[in-house]
Order: sequence, then C-alpha cells, then structure tokens
Amino acid sequence: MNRGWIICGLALTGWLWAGCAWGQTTPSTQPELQRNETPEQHEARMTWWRQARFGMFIHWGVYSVPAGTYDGKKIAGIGEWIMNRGKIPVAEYAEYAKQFNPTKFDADQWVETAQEAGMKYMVITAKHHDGFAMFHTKVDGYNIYDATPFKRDPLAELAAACQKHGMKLGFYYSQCQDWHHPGGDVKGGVHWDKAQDGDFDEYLNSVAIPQVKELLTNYGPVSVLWFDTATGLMTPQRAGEFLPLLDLQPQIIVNNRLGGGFKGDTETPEQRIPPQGFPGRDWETCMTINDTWGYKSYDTNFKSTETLLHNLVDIASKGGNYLLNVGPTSEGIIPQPEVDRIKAIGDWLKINGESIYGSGPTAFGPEAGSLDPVKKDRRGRPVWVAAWDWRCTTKPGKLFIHLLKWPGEKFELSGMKGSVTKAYMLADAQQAELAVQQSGDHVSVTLPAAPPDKIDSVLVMEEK
Ligand code: H79
Repeated sequence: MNRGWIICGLALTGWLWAGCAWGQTTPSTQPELQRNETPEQHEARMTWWRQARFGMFIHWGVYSVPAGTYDGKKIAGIGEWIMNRGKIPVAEYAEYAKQFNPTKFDADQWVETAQEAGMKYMVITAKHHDGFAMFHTKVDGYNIYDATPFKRDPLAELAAACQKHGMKLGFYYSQCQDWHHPGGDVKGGVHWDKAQDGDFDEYLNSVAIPQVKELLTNYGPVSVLWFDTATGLMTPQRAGEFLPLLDLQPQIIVNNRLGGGFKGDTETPEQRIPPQGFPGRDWETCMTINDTWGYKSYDTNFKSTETLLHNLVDIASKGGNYLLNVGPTSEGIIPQPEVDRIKAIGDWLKINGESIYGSGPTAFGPEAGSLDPVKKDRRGRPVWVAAWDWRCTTKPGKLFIHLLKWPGEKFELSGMKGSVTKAYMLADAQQAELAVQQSGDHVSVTLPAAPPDKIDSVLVMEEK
C-alpha cells in the first residue's frame, strides 16, 4: 500500500472515531439534559425553596456504628467515608448493620428540633456511598429494615412526621459511588474488594434507578432530590435514564450533582460560601457543624453559634440557602452540641426571621469583602478576604442591615440609592424610630445604646 493510502486510512479512522466521541458527548448532538417545563413553571417550583433559606442536612447510616474508629484505629477524614478510608472489606463492613439499632430515633422529635432551629426543610441520606439503604428497599436486603435489629423504616417515619408538622422533606442519594453493590463506582479510587467488581450499568439498572424510583414513589411528597459525587461513568445517556423518574414528583427540586451534564435546579458549594453567590442561579451551601458529616464519636471541633449564624446571614445576603448538617448517633440521637447551636440560631430567627426568610440579596456588595491585592491561591487567582462588619438582606421597600460587629453610636453607610423614611431595630417590638441623617447617598443612623443581640443585631431601614 502506498503512503498516501495509509495516511488517508488513518485520517478516515480518526474522523470516524472523533465522530463517535463527538456524537456521544457534545451538547450540540446530545439534547441538553433538562426537565420539560416553562420558565414560569420553574419559578413556581422554586418558590418555597427560595423562601426557606435554611435547611437541615442529615447524614445518618451504618457508619454511625464505627463512629470514626476501625480496628482500634481512628480513621482520618469524614466519618461516612470510613469504609473507604479504612479499606474495610464489604462483608466486614456489612457486619456493622447487626449492631445498628437506633431505638432512640424519634422522627417527630427530629422534625421538631429542625423547626425550633428555624429550618424549613430537611434532606436525609437515603443511601450514601457505603451503599446501605436507610429505607425499606425491595432491591435487596442491604437496608435498615432487613439487615438490622431495628426493623423499622426511618424514612417512612420521617416522611409521616414531616407531613404532620408541615416540614419539607428531601432525600440524598449516592447514585454513582456505591462501595457495596457490584459495579458501583469509587470516586478518585479503585475497588479494594473483589466483591465490588461488576458492571456499572447493571448496578444502575438493578440498584440505583430502582431505589430512586422507590424513594419517589413510596414516601409521599418528596421536595428535594440531592445527588452526590458524579463520576466519569455518569454519561449524559446514563444520567438521562434518571430524568423520567422526576416526573413521579413533578414539583421536586434536584441539585446539580447527577452528572452527565445535567445542570439541575441548584448549585451546591460544599463547605464554602462563594464570595459573590451564583448570580442567575439558585444555590445552597452545605456545611458541617464540626468536621464530619456522618457521626464520629471524637470530633468535637464544633463551630460556634456565632460562626454558624454569620454564615447563614452571609449566605442569605448573597441570595443562597444554608443546608446545615447534623450527624445522628447509632442510637438515633442528634448530638447535643449540634442541637444547642442550631436551636440558638432558631432563637435568633424567632426575632429576626423577617430579615432572612424570603429575603433578597444585598443592595450593596463591598461589605462582603474584597480580593487580596497580593495573595494568590494555588491556581494563581487572588484570594478572597471576607469582611465581617455587616451584611445586608432586602425586601421590597426594606433594607435589613445585619450588624455583626456593633459599630458604636452610629451606623454610617454610603451608596444608598433611595431615601430612608424610617429606621428601627428589628428586635424592637415597638419599632422605636432611630434618628437618620441622609445626605445624598450617605446615611447615618443613631443606634440604641446597646446592641439587642450579641451576634447579629438587625437594623431595618425603610426606603422609598
Ligand atoms: O455527603 C457528604 C460527603 O460524604 C460527600 N458530599 C457531602 C455532602 C462527599 N463525597 N466526596 N466528597 C464529599 C469530596 C471529599 C472527598 C474526600 Fe477524600 C473524602 C476527602 C477526604 C476523604 C477522597 C478520598 C478524596 C480523598 C480521599
């Protein structure tokens, strides 16, 4: 064969190969994965979520039994990853289920705790990466009903309690990673037990898809579906197999972690607050209270109530939601240090909730912080330095100034667009008017002698 033909053949092969890859992955030939709805329907579907601002994340599973310790050793990292970090064999990890008997679990109490914390929705792990179903699945026996002495379905009990108390309920489901079922994936790693080997499509069709279907069929209204850790195996085609299930719950809100290019409804920064939020997108920061999602007996590095509340306010001022995690024990109890902190936030919200629920983002911006003129991160981008003096949330005709540091006698503000007609402290039931001086876009408000709250005193300015 002469050289011309060889080159021609290579070019043709390359073209065919490129054509295949192109056909599978580029958005131009693959219809974008999205739900069939009008912009108006989308807005209506998101309304309650935008009002809510504050939710409870619950990471609860078999990992609460070892609680961070395996084979006498403290396993580093997040507690729900213990099977992976400890490279625990599948059969050995499954033994923990026999010790999982959370008889102190009380669904009503969990919902009441969330309500006392001012949280408007809760999202619980139906199945985490360890593959253990926290509900009575019919897929197999690896679930809390069939494989533990508990013999109850906590998700059914939570669903009933949420219905009773008017709490929105969502399910977390690990769709790609599954370290128990053959064929399930391991993000950033490889199988460590032959029992994990298998076919990913077989896993999707026999475990993940049927279980998501059960969750969206058997538990009444499900308000949120929270996928996690999409891996490279989740192609657009595979992700597309999940989408018809969403029609089982037409109002459900889905996050952006299914994979395969599905954008979902919400951005989900994890353990961080984006400096500018996500303009044009709904978003939710999920965060731990200590350093683990799933319970670890020795993680006592709890954030202060002040930090947690400042985070909630910071997030609201950027138009996002705060999904704050609790990690119940293997007895079914939410650790008291976590309850104490979220209830303290709830106490603040009882007085100041008007400035959070249904609020819009700041009318200003620079108060949130600035980019460091010198320091760069690992990728060479300027480092964001948050400022913590004050934040602003808004409602039509009202500015809520969250004074995180009490400025003393006066609060001075530049960049005011409207004119202030009235100012008072939100904590003041009488709404005693505070003296306001405005000159152009500069406003000066004379504050009361003492701050009404140690963590965040909210100054209301009505404007026209
Ligand atoms: O469910 C929670 C986490 O388990 C899950 N997302 C939240 C909501 C999550 N899965 N992966 N990650 C978060 C990214 C973190 C990966 C790490 Fe690791 C696990 C860092 C240390 C342990 C993987 C294993 C990377 C290094 C070792």
